[in-house]
Amino acid sequence: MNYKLVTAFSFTLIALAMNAALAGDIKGKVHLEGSSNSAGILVYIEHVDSSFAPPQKHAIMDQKDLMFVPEILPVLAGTTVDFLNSDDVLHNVFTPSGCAGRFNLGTWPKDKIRSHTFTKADCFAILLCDVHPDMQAWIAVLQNPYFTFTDKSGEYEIKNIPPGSYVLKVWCPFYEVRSSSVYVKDAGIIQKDFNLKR
Ligand SMILES: [Cu+2]
Repeated sequence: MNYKLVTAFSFTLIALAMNAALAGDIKGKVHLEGSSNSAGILVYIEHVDSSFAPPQKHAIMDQKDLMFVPEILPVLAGTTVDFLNSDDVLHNVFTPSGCAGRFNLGTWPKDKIRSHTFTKADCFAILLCDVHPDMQAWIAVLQNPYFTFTDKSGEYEIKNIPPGSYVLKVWCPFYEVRSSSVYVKDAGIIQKDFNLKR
C-alpha cells in the first residue's frame, strides 16, 4: 500500500472513531399515574437538526383478532405503512386526523393489503375501522429515528444521540403529553424520569 493511501485510510478510521464517540444516551423511567403497567409508552426526541431518509421497507399494521396490531406504530416521516387484514371478516381503515390527511382506505378481506405513506412529521394519527367501532390504533409519525418504547418496568433508553439540545417527549394514549428539555453531551448518559397524568 502506498503512503498516501495508508494516510487516507487512517484518517477515515479516526473520523469514524470520533463520530462513534460523539454521542450520548438518554434513559429513564416513565410512570403512569393510576396504572401498574408502564409498558409500551413512546419516548422520542421531537426534532433533530438533520434529515433522515425513510426506510424503503414498508412498516406493517395488521388487523388480527379484531384488533389493530401493534396498538402504536412509530414511523419516520415518509414511511409507507402496509395495512394488512389477517381476519376472516372484512376490515376498514380510516383516520379523522387532519395531519395524516383524513384518509379512508376502504374495506377489504383477509390477506389483502392497502398502503398509505405518512409524510407529515409530529403527527399522531388515530386509526379506526368503520366495521368494528371498538378497534383503534395510532401511527406516530416522527421526524427522526431517536425513539423507543418503555419496557414492562417503564424503563427506556435511547442510544447514540448526536450531541445537542433537544425536547424529549413522552406519549401514551389518553394521558397528557409530557416534554422535557435535554442537553445531550459528547458522551455519557442522561437520566430523565416522567410521571404521566391522565
Ligand atoms: Cu374491523
